[in-house]
Amino acid sequence: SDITQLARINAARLRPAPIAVTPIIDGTPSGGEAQPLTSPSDAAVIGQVTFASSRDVDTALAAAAPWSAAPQDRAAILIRAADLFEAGFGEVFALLAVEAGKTLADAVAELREAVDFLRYYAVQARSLTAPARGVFTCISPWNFPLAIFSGQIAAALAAGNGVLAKPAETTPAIAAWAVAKLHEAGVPRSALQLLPGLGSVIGARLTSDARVNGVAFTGSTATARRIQTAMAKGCAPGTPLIAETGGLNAMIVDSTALPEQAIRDIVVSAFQSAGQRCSALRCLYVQEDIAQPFLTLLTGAMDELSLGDPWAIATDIGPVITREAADQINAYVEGAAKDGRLLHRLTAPTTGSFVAPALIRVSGIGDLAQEVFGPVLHVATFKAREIPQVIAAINATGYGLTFGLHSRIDDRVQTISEAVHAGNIYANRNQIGAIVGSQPFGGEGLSGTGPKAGGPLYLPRFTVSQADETTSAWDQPAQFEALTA
Ligand code: UN1
Repeated sequence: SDITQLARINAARLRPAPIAVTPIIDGTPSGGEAQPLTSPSDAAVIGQVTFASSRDVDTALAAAAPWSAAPQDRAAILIRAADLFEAGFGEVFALLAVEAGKTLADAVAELREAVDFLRYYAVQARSLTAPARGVFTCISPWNFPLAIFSGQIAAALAAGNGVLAKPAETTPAIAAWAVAKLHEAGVPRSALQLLPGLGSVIGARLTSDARVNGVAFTGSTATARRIQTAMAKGCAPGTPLIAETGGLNAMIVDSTALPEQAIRDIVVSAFQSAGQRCSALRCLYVQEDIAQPFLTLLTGAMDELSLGDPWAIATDIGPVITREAADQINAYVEGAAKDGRLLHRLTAPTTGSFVAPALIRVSGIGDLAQEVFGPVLHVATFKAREIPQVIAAINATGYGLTFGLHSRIDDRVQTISEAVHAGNIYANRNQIGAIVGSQPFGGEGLSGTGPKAGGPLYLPRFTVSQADETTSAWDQPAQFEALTA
């Protein structure tokens, strides 16, 4: 029952496993100087991490080997790993809360997504005929430290590659947990190595070596550019880079929108996960005629949000990932306040790295120099006849990740959806929370290379023969759904 589950979650909270992360190379933990790992919730030291050295990278590159098991066997092992992930939910929630500041709701969704990725790619792998590329470097972000970390790895492994996994600097513990489960499920030690990296040195080595046959990366657009340069220098020509990068995501709400639904979807899209999703809503366009009552409803809804301990069931919004991130975002909001553009702001707890959700007035998305990766929503108004200019401004950012639209005029939904450049377009719903299998996730332009993660075309990129494979029976929703039912 729910109560039993909550009791187990609480038990995990009271007895968190001791956290000591090291590189895992060919199954062996590597030594070195340990550094403290701190929690964004209260700055407490929650464990120790030994980051990989250059020598660790040498050893890992020499030891890395493709996974030579038959596709059926790889699939069975990945599905076993999914089962182990699910069984470990208490540990997962505890780690995600203390290390990443994730609320319980976010942690549940994150575990679900990780498990879905494992099963989805496993099912696809069963009918895989194209050979693996060899060894993939997988570099993942801290905002989905389990789901994206596991998703990249699951795809690379399902296709039969070996993996050199570099988790984000701030979230190595949940990554180490996932690697331990994958090894326990039967992934060979040589096919999955963990290289927690501090700064950019380890990542640079792992993306510029001729023994690396592909790179999967999720993170900033700027880092993706650096990776591309590094790969061009060190990897064989044509080595694939699969990148998911930043966004400047907009939503248009016209005067026919259902206010209560639109407000709910805006609050979720802009503030859930403390706005730390690349899919999050950054710039809301509200039609001028309804703007005043609509913004009153919106600020009222914001006031209902509760910030605090990510473990508390009642908490909607936890901390942002680090003190530095909080300071930067808070300084940005202060700047808007000085300019008289701050429309509304909540108050945040003073311990831990919290940012109070804020609403900032802009004239349009062009005012946003770059993505503010936190709970900060910009608002602009438009007149009905200005819709073409609004669309042009959204497209002019060069990003193209998510886009939201609230309107009850079907023709308008159709026309605007076709005109906006974005990988994921959501009408009359929130614009975060892509779903493996049914709503694959990925952007265009500055937002990523494609193909979409959790979609039928993702796995073929990890093999040498994409063209043949994409035309065969790749997507097998029935099999996937049977597994996840
Ligand atoms: C990201 O924020 O890096 O649609 C990806 C979503 C997620 C993907 C976000 N599943 O919110």
